[in-house]
Amino acid sequence: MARTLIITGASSGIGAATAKAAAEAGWNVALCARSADKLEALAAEIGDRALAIACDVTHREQIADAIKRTVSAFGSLDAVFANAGTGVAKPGVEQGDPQEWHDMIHVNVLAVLYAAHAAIPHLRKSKGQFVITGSKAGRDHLKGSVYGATKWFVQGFAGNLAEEMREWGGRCTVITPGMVDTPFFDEPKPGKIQPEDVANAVVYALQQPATAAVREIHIMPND
Ligand code: NJP
Repeated sequence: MARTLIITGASSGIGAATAKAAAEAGWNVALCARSADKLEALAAEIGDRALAIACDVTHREQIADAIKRTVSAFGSLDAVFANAGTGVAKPGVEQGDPQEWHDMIHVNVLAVLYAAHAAIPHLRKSKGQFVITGSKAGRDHLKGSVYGATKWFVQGFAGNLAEEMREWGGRCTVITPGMVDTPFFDEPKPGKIQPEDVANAVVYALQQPATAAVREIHIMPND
């Protein structure tokens, strides 16, 4: 039976590329984001293996419901890609906007926890995997970056969750790219990492035998 992956932030960039790559590799994919129209278009492109579920990951009941719907549609949950994330328009601390920090922390930090909390009972049954999009910004110090600090949380949490999940044979992976050419930025970044490059890394982590827990994949642009 095909294994099933639920992806948050599947409507564009890294999440959309990973949906296509994972479906190509034989996974069923449940696609979550707020933009229902984009999810429907992507699901139509992928075909029967895909299920579009409009969902705001900052609403705990919506992500819990999306996970339930995924399990009912495909019969199991084998992996989660907690990838939805956002930045801020006003960088730095002194010039930063506390309301923007609040909203970003909700998506980048709390929503990852909500997804993990709702998914773990299912992943325990499948001895499954939880993959999170961290960042180079969560491994290095960047001047005044509150965004970077949310990814330091992700980096720390991924390791801690890996230790919790290994008790029952589960695995947790953090993917930490440098700059990726996605709609995260207003301008195209053609020389930087491509979303398909990150998708390849996620699929690699998901396809390893049970004896190999890929804890982190760090990818840098090569320009
Ligand atoms: O960006 P983008 P990426 N509920 O803007 C979704 C990290 N990263 O692919 O809801 C549900 O194309 C949003 O969907 P929608 C980054 O921090 C990036 O680059 O429809 N979904 C969209 O699908 C993030 O964690 C770079 O608007 C919500 C997706 O998130 C991840 O990569 C470098 C949501 C964002 O897609 C994917 O970002 C790096 C919500 N409340 C790490 N809010 C980079 N691009 O350079 C947002 O190291 N989304």
